[in-house]
Amino acid sequence: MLTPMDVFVKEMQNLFCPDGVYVMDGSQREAEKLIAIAQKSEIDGKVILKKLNGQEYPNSYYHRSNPNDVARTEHLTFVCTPVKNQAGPNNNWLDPKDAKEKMNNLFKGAMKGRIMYVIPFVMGALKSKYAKNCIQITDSIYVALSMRIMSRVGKHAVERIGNSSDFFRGIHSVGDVNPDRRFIMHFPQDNLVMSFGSGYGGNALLGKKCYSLRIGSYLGYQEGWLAEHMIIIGVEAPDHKITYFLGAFPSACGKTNLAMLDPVFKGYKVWTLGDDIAWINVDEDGQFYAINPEAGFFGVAPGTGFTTSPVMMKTLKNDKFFLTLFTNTAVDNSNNTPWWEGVSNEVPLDLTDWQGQKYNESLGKPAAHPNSRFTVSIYNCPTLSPEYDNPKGVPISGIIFGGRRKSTIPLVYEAKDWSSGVFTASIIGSETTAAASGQVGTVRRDPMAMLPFCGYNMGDYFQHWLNIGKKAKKLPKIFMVNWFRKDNDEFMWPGYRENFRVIKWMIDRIEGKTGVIESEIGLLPQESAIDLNGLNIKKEIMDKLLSIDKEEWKKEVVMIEEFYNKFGDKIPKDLRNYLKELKEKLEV
Ligand code: SAT
Ligand code: MN
Repeated sequence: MLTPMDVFVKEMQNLFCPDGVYVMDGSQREAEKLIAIAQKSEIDGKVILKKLNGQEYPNSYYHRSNPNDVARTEHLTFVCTPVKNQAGPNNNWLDPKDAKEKMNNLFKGAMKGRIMYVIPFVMGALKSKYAKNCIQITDSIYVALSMRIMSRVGKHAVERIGNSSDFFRGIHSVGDVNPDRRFIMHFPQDNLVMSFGSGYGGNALLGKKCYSLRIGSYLGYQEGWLAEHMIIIGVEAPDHKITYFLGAFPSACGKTNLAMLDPVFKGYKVWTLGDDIAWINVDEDGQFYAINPEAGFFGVAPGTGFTTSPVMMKTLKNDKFFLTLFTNTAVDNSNNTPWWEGVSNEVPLDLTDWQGQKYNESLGKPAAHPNSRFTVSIYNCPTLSPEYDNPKGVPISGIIFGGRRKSTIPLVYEAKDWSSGVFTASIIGSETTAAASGQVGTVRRDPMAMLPFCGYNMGDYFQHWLNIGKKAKKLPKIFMVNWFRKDNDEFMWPGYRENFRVIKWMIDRIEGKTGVIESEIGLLPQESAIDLNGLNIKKEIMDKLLSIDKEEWKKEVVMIEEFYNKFGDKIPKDLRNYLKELKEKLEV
């Protein structure tokens, strides 16, 4: 008797017409075999994987992608729901029938001359009731190997699926890597993603943003949980008590660094559980528990170095796992190591850039692509929490939201209750940096840092957040932070390791050890409540960092209202009321 998985694989074989089908078993031998094939095969005249210096970077391989295929392509990413407004103004939309027809035309015969890899995988620990079963089809050996790092691939997934038809279907072909024929289509109602024309991470490793966030958020909406773009950390105090936090930030706010923070205070330690995605459930005891569905880091290389990110550097140099990938970095030919801006101060003399050319610094371009990446197992991380594989997840006491704002948002404040916390999260904004498109310095709203990843109407998503709060008996505290406030164009707060001072205050709040000052927007730290011992910062600066400027907030609420209006009557009444009250308090 054929299982639903067998039927799916047969169907895919008939559609793609590959030369062969290979079902991944997850074994070490298989990894070796695939790595060997990738070292011998070429795409566009480039070998798929090249071995790097194993003394410097154990088990590491180098991959160069097509230069037109180096990042996620939001404008080619669609959420295909039966009714357009289910996807909401936060998503591109296509009718599911039309989208499937379009994709099936692209898929037809696309794997002639290629092998079709079948990747059975689990997102989450195998024993977790919160984990989910998945199958991805791909014709990219690079994608197949990457999935082995980022998720739990192999036989256990097949066993877990068994005779069930309840598994995520991810259908992927790199096609001819033509941007005109590149689409990433999500079908939340069918637990299905179809992706064509890209081999890049977020477009092609379908367990990541596509499933764990876009489809996951929709499943969470249906099933009563949350799929979030969040880090998970445990903060251990000198008395060994551990407080678990979630954290959501738009890009370029130091999210990964916070996931691996080395605290300024002796006796404290940050345990890493995840750097990108959290699935959050309300357990039987009425508390929030979070798991990281992923098993690896897909991180931006430039800017990663021993001074700014020592833990990530140690992760990359660890040899616990048998495979680490570097994509679109430069290569230092003197010792065959990957190189990127920020990993060392000096540019190596004999450097090949990310496009395979001899690097010429005088041209003023970076040697590594700004979005060059490493793909590395979470088991390599020296600060990995012993609770990482706990099937239940870890109990969450605080949720930290943040953005990059030169004004308006104080260093830290706490939301008064759950619904004002949801409001706070819904108004996250970040100033565009030079790297992002659009005008530098304008505020881009990114609620919960989920704008590109929410797989349904964001107004409904806000309501779902409010509802989850009603379901829980013991709610985490919600905090907003801003490490980036400026005075006369200079950062007021030192950032990096010093951010731990703010986290320590949050723990005091969670433990009821310190009071607060009420303000129009939320609860502010009392004077001297943030431990500044050993930090040279002027009192006037601290006062300013922790104050509310009414004039700035008057402008802010107008921008918030404009943003809300894009979602029309989908914005929950509670949030509209909260905004109205805030306007009254500010006398707008
Ligand atoms: O490329 S990914 O979507 O996996 C990572 C990112 O863009 O944040
Ligand atoms: Mn991310």
